Amino acid sequence: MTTRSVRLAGLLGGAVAAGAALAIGYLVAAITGGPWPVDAVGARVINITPGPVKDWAVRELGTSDKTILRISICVVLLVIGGIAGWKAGQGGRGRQRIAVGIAAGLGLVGFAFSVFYRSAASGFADRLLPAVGTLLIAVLAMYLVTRAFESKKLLESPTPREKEQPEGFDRRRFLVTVSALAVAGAAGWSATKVLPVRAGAALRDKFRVPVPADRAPAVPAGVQVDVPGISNFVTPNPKFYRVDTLLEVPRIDPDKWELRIHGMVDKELRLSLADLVDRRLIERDITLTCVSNEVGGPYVGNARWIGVPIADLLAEAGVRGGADAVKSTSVDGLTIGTPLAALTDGRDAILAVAMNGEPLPFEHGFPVRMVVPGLYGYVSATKWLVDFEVTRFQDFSAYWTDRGWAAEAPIKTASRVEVPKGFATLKAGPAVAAGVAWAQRRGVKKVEVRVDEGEWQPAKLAAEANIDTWRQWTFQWNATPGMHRLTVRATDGEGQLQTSDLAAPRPNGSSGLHDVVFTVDA
Ligand SMILES: Nc1nc2c(c(=O)[nH]1)N[C@H]1C(S)=C(S)[C@@H](COP(=O)(O)O)O[C@H]1N2
Ligand SMILES: [Mo]
Repeated sequence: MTTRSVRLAGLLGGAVAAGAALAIGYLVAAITGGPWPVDAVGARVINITPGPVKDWAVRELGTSDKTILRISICVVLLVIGGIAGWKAGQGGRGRQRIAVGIAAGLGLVGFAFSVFYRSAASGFADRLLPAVGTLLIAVLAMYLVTRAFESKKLLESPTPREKEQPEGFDRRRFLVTVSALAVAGAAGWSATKVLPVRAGAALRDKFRVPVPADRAPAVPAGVQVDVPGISNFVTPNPKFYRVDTLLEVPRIDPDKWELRIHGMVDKELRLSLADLVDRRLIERDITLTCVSNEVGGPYVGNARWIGVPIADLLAEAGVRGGADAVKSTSVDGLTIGTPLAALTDGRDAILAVAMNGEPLPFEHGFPVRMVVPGLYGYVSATKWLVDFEVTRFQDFSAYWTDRGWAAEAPIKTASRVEVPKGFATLKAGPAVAAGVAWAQRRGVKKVEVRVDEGEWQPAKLAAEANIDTWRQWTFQWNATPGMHRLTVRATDGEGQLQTSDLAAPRPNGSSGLHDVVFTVDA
């Protein structure tokens, strides 16, 4: 072995030590429900990320932005671990101490972030255990790995022969330690793929979807057009878009969940999940939309929800004069501000407990979330809801509003071409285009389509379920060879035409007309 290969061994060993610590920390996090230190750091990164960068990440990376963030943090840690090991690989006890010190330093950073990680999901001890575990394993693993280099001779100016065969590198010990750590890390990581899923699923299974007193009206036949490639009228839960700030989805025990309704009310309410579903339940089809959806973008979905009307709860608590907002808080401390008027004007604003016949998926807010027709999610759709405070807009600012988004944001009328797809190739002759349009609270009354710079022509509307859901449309036309552009626009139930003015999602939702460009073959 050459000096160089011993150093490379150090690099590998350091990285494996860091990897084992991360993997075992991940396992401890899965068991305790506390944050993985990587996520505690990541949460802070998300919090301090400037708005435009965050918008870019949501737009370009979608839900995988979180995976990418996690991987990036891990890569940085593996590289630092590797550098520490490489240093130790130069031999000597002093360098070994430095390597172990670096591991301890990184572990302490993770610990510090975990201390300040906001989550009511687990107790203080559970919250810190993953960080403590990671720290201990990091120090121990780095120590064990670098012990192989401890007595390697330090030579000021080695002869070529000594360079070829550095003395004192305990190769056997190195191989055994590194393999053992790699196996332990892989085993810890794999265990999380089995363990928490089971524990988590059991939590969700504890909750039985209640039968609503007030069922959703039957969806008219014909809400769904028969065109391959169009969205389902009901978005299946696993396909429902997800937008939130969390790296690890909270898994709340429904038996421990409690909601506090307080603030400017006559009577404060504290409700368990059983108390909540004991009240009048309604079932409704409602389309959710995210404010960060670009024109033609994917952050929209339609589901059948069951929940308790928020107006009922507010009436029970007795809203005091002067209040104009509700500040709702999720289990991780994120806050959302909603106009009180939108919760009391007769629309079906609910605390939802079921989505498409199932308990809410963990990703979508189990056990309880808000759903308010007509408002973008970031001002209305609080997931993992735990606190509901009646207040005034002037007395607080919510998470997203602190980051440059508007405090109030009704959903803008929008329409989307789904068929044909952009850059598709079609055959000449009779063709069908199709898509969806939405204008929650107002409904969609008309959709028009234009081919290239031609006249606006009426599309055929599918049946309307209600004014709070999206509506499908189709358009028959004769495709002629060449490149074409198909543009769509909708008119809402109040006769208001969708604006063609371009607006970026920030601060209160994108606008402009969606089009697709494609080729028609002769
Ligand atoms: N706790 C919490 N609730 C949240 C968010 C969040 O980041 N945290 N994001 C909101 C946003 S921006 C939207 S668009 C909707 C998305 O809901 P979904 O992920 O179920 O589709 O949830 C809202 N509720
Ligand atoms: Mo959103």
